[in-house]
Amino acid sequence: MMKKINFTFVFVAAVLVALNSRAADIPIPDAPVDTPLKTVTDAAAAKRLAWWSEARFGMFIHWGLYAQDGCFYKGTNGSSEHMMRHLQIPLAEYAKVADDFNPTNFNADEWVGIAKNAGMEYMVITSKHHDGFAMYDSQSSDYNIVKRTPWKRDPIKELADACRKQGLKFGVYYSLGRDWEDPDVPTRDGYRSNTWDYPIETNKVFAHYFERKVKPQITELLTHYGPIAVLWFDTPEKISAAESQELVDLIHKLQPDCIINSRVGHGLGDYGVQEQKIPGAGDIKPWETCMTLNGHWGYFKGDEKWKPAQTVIHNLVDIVSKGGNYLLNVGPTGAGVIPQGGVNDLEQVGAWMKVNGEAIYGTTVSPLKTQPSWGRVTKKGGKLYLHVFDWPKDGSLQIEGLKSPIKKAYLLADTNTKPLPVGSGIDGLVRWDKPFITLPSKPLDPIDTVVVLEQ
Ligand code: H79
Repeated sequence: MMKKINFTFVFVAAVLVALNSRAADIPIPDAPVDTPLKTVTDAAAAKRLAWWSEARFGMFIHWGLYAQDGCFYKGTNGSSEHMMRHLQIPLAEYAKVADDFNPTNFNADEWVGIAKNAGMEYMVITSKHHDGFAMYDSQSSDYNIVKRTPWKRDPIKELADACRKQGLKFGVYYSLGRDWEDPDVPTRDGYRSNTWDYPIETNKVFAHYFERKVKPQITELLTHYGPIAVLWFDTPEKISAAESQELVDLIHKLQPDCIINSRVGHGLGDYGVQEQKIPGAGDIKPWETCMTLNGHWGYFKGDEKWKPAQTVIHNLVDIVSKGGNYLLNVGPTGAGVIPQGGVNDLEQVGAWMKVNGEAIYGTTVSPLKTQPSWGRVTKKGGKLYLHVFDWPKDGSLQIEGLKSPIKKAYLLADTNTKPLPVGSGIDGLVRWDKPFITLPSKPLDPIDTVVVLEQ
């Protein structure tokens, strides 16, 4: 609540306001990213990232043999997509899961439609996870979905085509430093490679695996499926700096527009990764949070703990207000279906995005900090988008850190209403001028109602 104005404080405040008259000058502290990047200032990287920075919201898909029985193996709980290692299943046994992998309900257009309807603008799917099994028609390794399953289809091809048709960018995940099929990936200090089939560590030469499997498979992915928008590497671990660089060069040679995440290793790549977490503050360096929609990446039987749509929307807004992208994961079943609980969630998120997408797409890191009393702020051009998660009971929305006058404010979802009344006052002792907006008594959307503020 505004307090009664004391003229001494008006004077102090006026001086402080004058000294800080530019609204958007607040420095944004760097948020931690899991690998510091070297290349983000590169002009070519900035050009590659242009669409991605606008898109803000993508679908991650973890799909592999582990999904066959929802991360269970012969009735035993395999914990996650790490099932093969968790249960130390011998390769020859694990490979037999493929004999029954027949996802006849798979429909690429449906998956892409679910993502598109949620307001997602890109998709990244596991082409090969830690188990080493290629989910596409690999020429360099027979350990793949086309050669080993009765289904014999190539979902990467079908999804790449469906994404092109429906206007989404298409990318692939590739597990780099873990591959439990290959005998040449060493294990050290929790690097979690295959020690049960291949116990003799001294026999393992990472460079052999890199030449025999990684480079050929990356080449295939970049030459057989049209434009690959993102190469999303995981677990760089044992790769050398020279090998990381070689991979980046190979990708740029084959597809100069392909974006690479920082898990290619050694500070290379175009953007940083946060896994299952959102940093506390914004970062102007490009970054992305990848997160599960329930508690697992791969389909896990019985996990119905879907994050409520409200959490997903608040996470998306929080991330975007801090300059990040949100790559939200679903794990389709062994039958080839995205679980219904996830679909329901994404439909609700999509409904919100249809009304409020303007306050997400193409926005940049907010010059204002998070607003602890009510929500988050995103920015595009001369507009600030105030995402009100907690509607103020007294109807007065106060904006912390704004140091220039508000010209106009209105509700994004309701263009017919008159502009909202705005004003400013002095609050307390050593105080800034605190602009405020008078809101209607009820939010348009209890999850997040967006107020547009023009400066
Ligand atoms: O692909 C997803 C994960 O499988 C992968 N990265 C994301 C994008 C990842 N690999 N390793 N880790 C994440 C971290 C390791 C987590 C573990 Fe566990 C904790 C492995 C063993 C204990 C979680 C719980 C996985 C298995 C049990």
